[in-house]
Amino acid sequence: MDENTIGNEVDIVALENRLGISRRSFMQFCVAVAASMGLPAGADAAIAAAVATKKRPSVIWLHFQECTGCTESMLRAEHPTLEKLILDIISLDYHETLFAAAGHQAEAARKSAMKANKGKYLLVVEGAIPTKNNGIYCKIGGQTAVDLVKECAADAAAVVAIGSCASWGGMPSTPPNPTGASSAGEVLGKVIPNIPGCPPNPYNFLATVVHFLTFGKLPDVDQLGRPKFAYSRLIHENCERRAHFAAGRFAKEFGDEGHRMGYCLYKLGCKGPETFANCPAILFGDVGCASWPVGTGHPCIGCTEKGIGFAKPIHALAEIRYVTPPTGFPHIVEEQGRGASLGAAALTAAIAGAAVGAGAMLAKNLGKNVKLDEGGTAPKQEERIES
Ligand code: FSX
Ligand code: SF4
Ligand code: F3S
Repeated sequence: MDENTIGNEVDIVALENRLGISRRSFMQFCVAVAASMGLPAGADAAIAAAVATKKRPSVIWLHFQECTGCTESMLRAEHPTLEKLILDIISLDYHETLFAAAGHQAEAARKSAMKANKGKYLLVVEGAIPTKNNGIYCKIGGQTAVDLVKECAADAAAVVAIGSCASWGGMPSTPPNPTGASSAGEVLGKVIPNIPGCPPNPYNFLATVVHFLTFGKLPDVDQLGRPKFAYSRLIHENCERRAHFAAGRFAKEFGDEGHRMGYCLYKLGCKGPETFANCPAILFGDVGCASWPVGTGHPCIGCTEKGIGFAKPIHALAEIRYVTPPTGFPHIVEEQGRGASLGAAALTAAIAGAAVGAGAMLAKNLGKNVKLDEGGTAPKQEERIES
């Protein structure tokens, strides 16, 4: 490949001008997207060629019962100007928040985009859909949300639900769910790709769209419609505080010593052990570290999981779905030399294929170390060293 071309076709200077980023940043982006989706070697080049050369897919974006946080999240990423990439990769032909047009003009734009791209456009649904009382709780241009989503889905190449509201009802469906807030999949009567999160991570949406653009189909999903590349691991598995959980060091109250020390938030109701999402791995906002709920000191509320986020009380303890060894062992107790040995034990067992043994090891140590903070405050440095 010529250094000024991608896939022998694209003028890299023109691409740099179009995207407003350097070739290096663009290729880093393609590699990162390919890696985050677990695609095989060479996929980054296919992605680069697709993004650089293919006609941008038309996107019709509907808003229903929600806070617009999904769109805000997508537009607030900083590096490498994610919103620029998203808006360049897709042709956003209808979006109520970002549209300058209003009223009949906006409705006309939606209808003409649907007609011009019949059978080819991507329909993105943001927000839950109220179904009680014939759907009267959300109307746009005189049509109920139920009618609109059905009309727009009929000629779409694919439908994607963005955010927890559209994926499973989210915050508007909080019991007793007065409006009958339902997911897009429920209203359409089929499993559709869902990108839950309140708000969802913009990279998960972007990677899904890039997959669609590159391969002409959406990525593999789990039984709940969530792309496997993003929602197949528990938060708890990749959490930066996991070593504290394993060692039995917990924050008991917001602002207590354990909280200030960055200990595990399980006893404050963190739902990481029963929530599937990649938040700790890809973070939010591109600031480099700790920019996700648990990283900032707030327990995960399980916003990606139906029946947990907005349903299970914040302070209720999470169900430990299964005990697996964490994937990383931060050096949190180097001065004591204990975290490393716990980690090493689990890691050694995992490498030997004895994950159950590692889990037992962690559980055993958890039991032992829970005693450390039974008094309600984090142990003093000397006590921790002694015990
Ligand atoms: Fe808000 Fe989106 Fe939450 Fe819902 O995100 S961030 S209430 S998931 O539909 O706008
Ligand atoms: Fe992290 Fe929460 Fe698990 Fe603790 S319980 S390790 S804070 S995900
Ligand atoms: Fe939501 Fe928990 Fe991630 S609250 S954003 S799933 S850390």
